[in-house]
Amino acid sequence: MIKHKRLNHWIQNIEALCKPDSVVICDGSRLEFDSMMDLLQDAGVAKQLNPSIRPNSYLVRSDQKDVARVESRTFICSEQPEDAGPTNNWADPAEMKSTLENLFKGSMTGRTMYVIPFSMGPIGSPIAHIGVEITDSPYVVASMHIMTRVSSAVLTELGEDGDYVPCIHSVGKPLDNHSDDVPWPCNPDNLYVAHFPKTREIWSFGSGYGGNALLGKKCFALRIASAMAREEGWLAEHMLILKLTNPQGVARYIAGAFPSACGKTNLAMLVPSMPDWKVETVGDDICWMKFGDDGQLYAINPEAGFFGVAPGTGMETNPNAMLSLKENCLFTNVAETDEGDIWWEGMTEEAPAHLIDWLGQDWTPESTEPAAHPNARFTVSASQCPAIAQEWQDLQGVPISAILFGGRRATVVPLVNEADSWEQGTFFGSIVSSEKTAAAAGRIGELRRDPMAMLPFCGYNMADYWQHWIHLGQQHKDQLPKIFYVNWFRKDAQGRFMWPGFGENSRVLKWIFERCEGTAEALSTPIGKLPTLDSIDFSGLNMTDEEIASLLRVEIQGWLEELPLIRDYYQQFGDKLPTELNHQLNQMQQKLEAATQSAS
Ligand code: SAT
Ligand code: MN
Repeated sequence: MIKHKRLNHWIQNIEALCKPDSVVICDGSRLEFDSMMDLLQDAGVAKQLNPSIRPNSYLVRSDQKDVARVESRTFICSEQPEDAGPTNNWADPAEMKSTLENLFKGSMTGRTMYVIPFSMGPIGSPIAHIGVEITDSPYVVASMHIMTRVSSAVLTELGEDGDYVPCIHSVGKPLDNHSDDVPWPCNPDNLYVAHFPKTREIWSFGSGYGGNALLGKKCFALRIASAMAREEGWLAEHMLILKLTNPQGVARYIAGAFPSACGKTNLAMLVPSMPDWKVETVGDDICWMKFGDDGQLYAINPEAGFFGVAPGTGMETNPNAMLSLKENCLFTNVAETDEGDIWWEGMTEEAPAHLIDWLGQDWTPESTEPAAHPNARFTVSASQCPAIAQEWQDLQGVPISAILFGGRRATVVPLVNEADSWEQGTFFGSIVSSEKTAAAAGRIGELRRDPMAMLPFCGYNMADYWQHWIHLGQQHKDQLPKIFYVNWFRKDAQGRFMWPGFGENSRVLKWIFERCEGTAEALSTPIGKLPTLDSIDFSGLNMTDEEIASLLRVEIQGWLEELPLIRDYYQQFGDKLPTELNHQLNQMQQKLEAATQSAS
């Protein structure tokens, strides 16, 4: 029984629109999960893995045309195009509503409509928010069980008039006759992932995969939440959260934004090479931060699980992720071994002699295509991670000492630098970029900017989002986290990585920690504060002084060449660009020019 009038009304309206055969209100129980997996096995889309190897785990193969988020079909339906800004696809909200209502009309015929009440964040946390997803996909129900907190306690928390974000999803394949069904129904030719920031609604049609369908994740926790955060004075960010403990037992919490393929999950679960330092995981993808009564910024991980890219994950690169995957997992589009277990590229050095690939075909190491889809995923509860921090579900969140921004830069950007101010840190976040083309030292490759790693995830104009960051900094001057720009991906003239990365990144985390404590040294430079050569512990890495110096050098010429590219990039935001960012840019240019003059 749902006591919430508005919610009841909405469920009835969607039922009348979509015309499902039946409606189920989900309770998040184990029984419910098992019944979803039974349905998926009966449909021939899920297969239970060998329980003596991987208990209570399943392999799912999606349709070949439904394998990833589709940014070209993702829309921000704000009142005006400039509210969505140049980096989003805008659509008129009324027009989009009418398109969607037509598509959803009768779209669940022959199917069950599931109503999933879920909490993003621990139920009862002042930083958490509630959503309700309506879906016709049992795969979405099972995945939401792992990725969010689904339970009737969410309905209790909502009470009779609590706020929730309505999320409507259909795979877009109505059935006149059950025998017509396919293992993975979808409708890729009519795909829409539409966000309505003003009314805080999400409508998604035609895909059953990942971020298109699990609407709590990127759609709610980033796009809609970023718009909510702007109105309410908080931050919804595409960031990991980690706990770093020094040998004396002092802990600090660090959040970090990195574009995809920069090792974010690996950093969140890092095994430090620094003796007696400890890294524990609070979150690997999304971070919601609100200012506490004491003025400090507190963060929660709004998710309850990891939806990680499987290929490239192995005991060498991320043992904590691998150890999380022992049981109770959903795997999507990975390969299957002859023993009834799973495999993907990078899981072991040598591939098994025979596999069934993600398409269900025989595969051998001679095959030219990968066995697992490059965007194959594991879905697992965060509580199974051996490195999970004990406070990861604390209602008040964890106090953030430092925020990291990083991209994948072969050139110019040093291993680490600390912003002189929150404003300069916001500037660093706004220019985060990765080289698209193979760049050699001394030449900047073609850059793909991914500001704050939010490019596809910001629910409003990116320039207004930067302005929001700047405003928060001005309002909360006293106890702001320090901001750092890191780059694990510098290359030398021969194109070799200059920094070993992975567990060795703990050396940089240690410097950051000590900067927060006020015990590590730094030099003031035109691009912020850089570590002195001996303030980072490089012992045992077999690096020459010259190599260390080039990782920590201010590339004056490189930066001077990059600043006009930043100016060009900023152009598209017109008047909305915060003056503070232009000011940061000009100031950096003046300092760099002064440095060339004093050097010559
Ligand atoms: O599919 S998700 O959006 O959840 C993950 C990703 O693409 O980053
Ligand atoms: Mn992500």
